[in-house]
Amino acid sequence: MEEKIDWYLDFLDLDYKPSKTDIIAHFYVEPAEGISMEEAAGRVASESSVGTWTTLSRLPERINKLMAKVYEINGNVIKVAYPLDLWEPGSIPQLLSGVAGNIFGMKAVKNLRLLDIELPEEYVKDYLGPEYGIDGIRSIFKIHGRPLTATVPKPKIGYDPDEYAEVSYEILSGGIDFIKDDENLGSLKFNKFEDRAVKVFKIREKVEDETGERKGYLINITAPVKEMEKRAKLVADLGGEYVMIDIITVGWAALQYMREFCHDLKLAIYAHRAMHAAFTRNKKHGIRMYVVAKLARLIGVDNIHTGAIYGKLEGPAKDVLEINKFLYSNWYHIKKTFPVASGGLHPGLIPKVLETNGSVDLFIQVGGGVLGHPSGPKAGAKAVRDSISAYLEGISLEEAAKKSKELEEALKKWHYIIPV
Ligand code: CAP
Ligand code: MG
Repeated sequence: MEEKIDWYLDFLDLDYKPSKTDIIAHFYVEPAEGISMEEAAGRVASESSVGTWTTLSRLPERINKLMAKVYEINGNVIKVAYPLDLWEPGSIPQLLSGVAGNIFGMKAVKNLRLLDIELPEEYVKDYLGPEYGIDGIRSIFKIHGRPLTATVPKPKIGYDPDEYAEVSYEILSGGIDFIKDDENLGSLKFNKFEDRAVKVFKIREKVEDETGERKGYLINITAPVKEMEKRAKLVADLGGEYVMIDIITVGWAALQYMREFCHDLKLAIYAHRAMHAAFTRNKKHGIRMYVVAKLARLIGVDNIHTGAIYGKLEGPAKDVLEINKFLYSNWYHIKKTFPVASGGLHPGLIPKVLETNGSVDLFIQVGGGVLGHPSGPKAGAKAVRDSISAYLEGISLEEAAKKSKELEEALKKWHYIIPV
């Protein structure tokens, strides 16, 4: 008899009942030509846990207890159970190097997509989760019963700190709660981080004094890690409550590090997801945004962009709603994360977004839709707030526009268009 070359099928056990401490991954699998579903599934479980392409002449005894098992195949969707001992406590990079590592490049799969990871309490317990969560953020900023609003001063790059602060003053005075930096606004020749920070925090104090409302600044500290530390410290020294981090471009290890660092400084984290679509967009291959949001909440971001539903960027309503539902759900000791609806929004679309979302526990970010208002940013900010109020009072935007010149002008420019 010929010697067996590989042991992929040993990673299949369709009778297996997952234990309470297993980590379970759901994958969409399209086998390559000539490969059966069982063979492809076995390879996914093998390569993501303890296996290699061939049988081994020496195996430690504990290997049987460490092997992942495909325990369900349902059409193209499989479920794989991983024993807890495969995983280092509290390390997202190690988790992803397994369940989202080499397997995406295997020749035996034409397409492979990580749809979900179920994490047992025993694994979740080693993560902090968000510092404040939805309730904590609401009580810090004393905003209840309505969505929170943010505006990115557009153009995304171009202002110097004085101009940026000037525009921020108008936006905040017009009724927007937060100024938010854009994802690619770092520390630039004509707009240094430190300068901008000092000036915008001064402006927020001024507006708070004038309006009696709490205001915030979601300042982008994204940079190499040492620089992020410096920037976070400065934000804390200036009395800030939040830092914004581009969580995908800085990487998971950097995010985990900054989460601990921000915990010491009592800072909340606002997660921007720039670059996620490079691996979340293809419906057959890559990683679902749902998984990204789950891991980000686990590490501990207080906010994360999940899609505007009726905005300029790709993201089906069904997917956005599923993610938001998870962010609102109870999850052991982990606090709830605010979803952020952003990208191409303007006053004409806000009621639709809120109605579809079904919850006002949402940050609504409107950049171009405020800065593009014909009468300027302050009017743009007011139009956003008037649109939200109309929704909350149950009146149509046309009706509300009769009492709001700002809303009327916004509707005249943008109507109800969904930008492409
Ligand atoms: C929105 C935004 C955000 C996107 C990111 C932008 O600005 O600031 O980066 O929303 O996408 O630059 O496009 P506008 P997502 O309000 O002017 O569109 O939220 O899907 O991650
Ligand atoms: Mg942006």
